[in-house]
Amino acid sequence: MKKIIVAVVGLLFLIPLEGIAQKSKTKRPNVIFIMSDDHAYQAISAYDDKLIETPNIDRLAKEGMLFTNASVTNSICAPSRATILTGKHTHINGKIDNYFPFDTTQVTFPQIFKKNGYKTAMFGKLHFGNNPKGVDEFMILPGQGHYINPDFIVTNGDTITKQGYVTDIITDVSLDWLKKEASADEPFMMMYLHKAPHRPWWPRADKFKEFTKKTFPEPATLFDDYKNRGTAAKTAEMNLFEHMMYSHDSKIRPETLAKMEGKVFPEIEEFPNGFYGPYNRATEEQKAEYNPTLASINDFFYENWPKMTDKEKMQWKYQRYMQDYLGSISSVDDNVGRLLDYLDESGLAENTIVIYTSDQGFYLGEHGWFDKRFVYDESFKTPLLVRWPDVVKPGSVENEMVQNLDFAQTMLEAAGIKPPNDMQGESLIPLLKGKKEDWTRDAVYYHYYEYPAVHMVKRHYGIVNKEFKLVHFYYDVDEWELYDRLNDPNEMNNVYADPDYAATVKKLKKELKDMRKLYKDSPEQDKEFIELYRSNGKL
Ligand code: SGN
Ligand code: CA
Repeated sequence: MKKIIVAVVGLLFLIPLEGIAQKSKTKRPNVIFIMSDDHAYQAISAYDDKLIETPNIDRLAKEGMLFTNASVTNSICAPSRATILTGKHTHINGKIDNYFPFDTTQVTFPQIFKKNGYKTAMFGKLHFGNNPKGVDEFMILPGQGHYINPDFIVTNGDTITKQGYVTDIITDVSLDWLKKEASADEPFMMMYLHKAPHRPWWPRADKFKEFTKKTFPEPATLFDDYKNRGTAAKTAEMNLFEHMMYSHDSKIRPETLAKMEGKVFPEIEEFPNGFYGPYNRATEEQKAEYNPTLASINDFFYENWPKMTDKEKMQWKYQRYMQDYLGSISSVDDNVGRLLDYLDESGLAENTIVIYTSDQGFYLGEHGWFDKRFVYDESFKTPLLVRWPDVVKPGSVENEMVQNLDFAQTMLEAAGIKPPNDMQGESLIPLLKGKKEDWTRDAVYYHYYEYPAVHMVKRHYGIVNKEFKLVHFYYDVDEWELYDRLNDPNEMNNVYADPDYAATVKKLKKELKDMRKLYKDSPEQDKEFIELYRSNGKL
C-alpha cells in the first residue's frame, strides 16, 4: 500500500515536469559561442593529452561532437572572426588582414539573431577596429587587449578598466549577463571570446608558478630545417630559436639581458616595452605575486644561458613557451568549467547549444615555429567541439572537412532562421544530427593575404581534401607545393614536382580553379588586394 501511495505521489510530481520538458524541446535553442584566441587543438586533451589536461573543454566532446578536420579559411585573427560573423570568405567580406578595419556594412550573424527575436551579447576579444553590430550588450577588448587589469570598450562606447585577470573577467561578465538576461521566454545568443592564450602568453600568477615547474614533450619537428619545402617556410619569421624574444616572450627582464656578459640582445633597444608593457599593468601587489617565479626564471637564465648550445637554447625557449602558453590555457579551461557549471545549475544547459573553437590553430614548436598563418595543418586546423543536448549524440567524432565559414549558417539554422543566400558555407546540421549521407563537400578553400607583415608568411591560396593539400605561394614568389596528408602527416615533403604525383597535381589544379570560381575569387582579385597594400604604403 505504502508503495502505491509513493508511486501515485511521484506521478503527480512527474506530470507537470514532463509538461515543462516537452515545452522546452519545441523552444528555439540558445547559443553560446565560445572562442579562444590562438588555441591549438594540440592543447586540448579531447584531441591530444600529451601537453595538458582540459577536463572542462573536454566535457563538450564527451557530451557532444568533436570535429577532427575543422579548419579556417584564412589563418589569422580578425579575418577569421570576419569569416565567422559573415559566413563569407575573406575576399568577399573584405577583411583580408589584421590592419584594415572591418567593413561594418557587412551583415553579421548576430544582427540576424537579434532581428529574429534573440537576446544577443558579445564579451571579450573582437579585434576589428570597430564595435560589434547586432548585440544588445557588449564589452570588448580594444585591439589585442591586455592580460592584467585590462581595458574594455562597453556598450555605450566608453572605455573602462577592470581589475584582475582577463580570462576571469570575461567569464564574470558573461555569467553576470546570463544571470540577468537569460530566461525561459526569450532565447539568447552569447559570444564568449577569450583573449588567452594569445602572445605574449601571460598566465595568472598562480598558474605561472604552477606551470613553470613542468616540462613538456618536444614535437618531432622542433628542429625542422625546412628542407624539401619551398621559399615560404624557409623565410617565415616565427622560429622559436631565431625569432622568439627573450624578454617579451620568455619573460627575461631587460635588466637581466643587459647584464649578460659580452652578449648583445638587440631586443633591449628594438622592443624595450616587450616585458614591461604587460608587466607594468599589474599593481604592486599583483607584481609581488609574479616576482618569485620571474626571479627563478631570470636567475636560471643568467647562470645557464652562456653555457647552453644552440640546441639547448631552442629547447629552453620551447619549454618557457609551453609553460606560459599552457598556463594561460589552464585558466581558459577553468573558466569554461564555471560557465558549463552555471548552465547546469540554472537548467539552461538542456536547451543551449555550446560551441567551442579558436580563431585558428597555432604552432606549438612544430616545424620549430610559434604563430600561425600557414595552410600547414597546425595553424590551418582549428578545434571545434559542439554540445547540443538531444540532437548531437554524446561522444561522437566527425572527420568531415568543415570550416569556420560554416558556423554562421549552422547557428542560424539551428535557431530555425533561414540564412541569407549569399553566405558561402554549409550548415553543419546534417553532421550534427548524424546524417553524414547529406554532407557532400569533400574539399575546402584557403587564402592568406597578410604579407609583408609580422612573421613574414607569404601570400598563398590552396585546396585541401582529406588526402592532399595543393598550395600556390604568390606575389614575390610563384611556387606550388603538394602534400600527401596520409603518407606525410607532418608535411615535411613537398611532392609537387614528384612524377608519381603528376596526375594528382593535374586533378587538384583543375579543382582549385573551379573552387576559386565557385567562391568568386580570382587572379584579378588577388592583384586588387596587392594594390591595396601598395596604395597604403605597405609594400
Ligand atoms: C601580434 C603578435 C604576433 C601575432 C599578431 C597577430 N605579436 O602582432 O605574434 O602574429 O599579433 O595575432 S605581439 O608581440 O604583439 O604579441 S592575431 O591573433 O591577432 O592574429
Ligand atoms: Ca588569433
